Amino acid sequence: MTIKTSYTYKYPRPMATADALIFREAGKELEVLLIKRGHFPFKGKWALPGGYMDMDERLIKTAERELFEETGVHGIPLTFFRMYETPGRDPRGRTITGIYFGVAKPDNYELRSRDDAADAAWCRIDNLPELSFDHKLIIHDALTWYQKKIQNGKSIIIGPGDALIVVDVQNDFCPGGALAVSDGDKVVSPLNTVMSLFDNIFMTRDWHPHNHCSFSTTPEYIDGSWPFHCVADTDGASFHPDLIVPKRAVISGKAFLAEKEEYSDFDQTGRFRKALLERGIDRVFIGGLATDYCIKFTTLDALKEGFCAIVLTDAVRGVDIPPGNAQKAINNMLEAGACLASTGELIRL
Ligand code: VGL
Ligand code: ZN
Repeated sequence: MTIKTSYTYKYPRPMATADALIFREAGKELEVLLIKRGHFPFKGKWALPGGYMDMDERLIKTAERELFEETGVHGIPLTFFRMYETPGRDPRGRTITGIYFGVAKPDNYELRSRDDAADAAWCRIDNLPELSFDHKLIIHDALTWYQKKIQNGKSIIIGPGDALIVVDVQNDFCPGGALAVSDGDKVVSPLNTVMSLFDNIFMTRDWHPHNHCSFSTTPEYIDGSWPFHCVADTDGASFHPDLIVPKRAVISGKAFLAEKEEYSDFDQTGRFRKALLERGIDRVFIGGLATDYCIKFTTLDALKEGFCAIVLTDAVRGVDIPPGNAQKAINNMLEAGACLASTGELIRL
């Protein structure tokens, strides 16, 4: 996207930033992730990791990006908390900031301060250093809310800007099917459980012609060499009989041209991307089959298109040939900026 602008206005305009507010439970203590500012204003003082929004960036991605740049922490699903916009809160000029909140897991603990930050540290909430901007107020507000709302480890709050993508939960990918993924049917129950949390649900089906280019009579069960599977309008291509298909779900087929393989819902036409943007979606939660093919490519494309992508680890299974291939796919997704979460962490307030 190119946004044409002169960058000079006849009169001043407000600016936008995002900050990441990351809690961690350390025994009985609650801690928050802070950085020591390396530049004006408040140089040398502590603050939440954060910074300016790029011109073509979703605000949640600003929070994710600044968190990583300033602390090295990544892979934590962030949820919007609220905006702060009191005039005078930023000495650089009128600035509105979006606060995005998340809870760290042990593998997010290691810090590496870089970029605009001189240092990064976990700080006890009952013993905070002097803070920049209105960050003391923000932490206080968020703490009150966190203690009221966040229980039983359910810290990922689903809202109208979220979409659930249910990928290829079809008979042929489940036990007894033509291209059975081991325990493929186990994704049905966690997916059914979280569907009620989402206003926006997209369900995809592998939807091949009988002469699809990936079909082989001597299949190797790797990319490009599959047994005949998911032929359009057959039993094998139907959704698993226990999968809930809500009325509001948008169902689409893919890889329906004989000469073309498609492992991702984001096709060249940009239809899927457009559907998400039209609904104001900035996070996609992805579950279904198979981890090392359609889940992987859908996740990587979602990230490329500027969305936050959260893979639901208990609601995916892989072909996993050779063994380890599914884990390799998870690692690829993490490196590209995906988050992992279990369906049990999701809640709607
Ligand atoms: C898929 C292999 C072949 C998938 C589709 O949905 O992950 N895998 N076709
Ligand atoms: Zn296929």
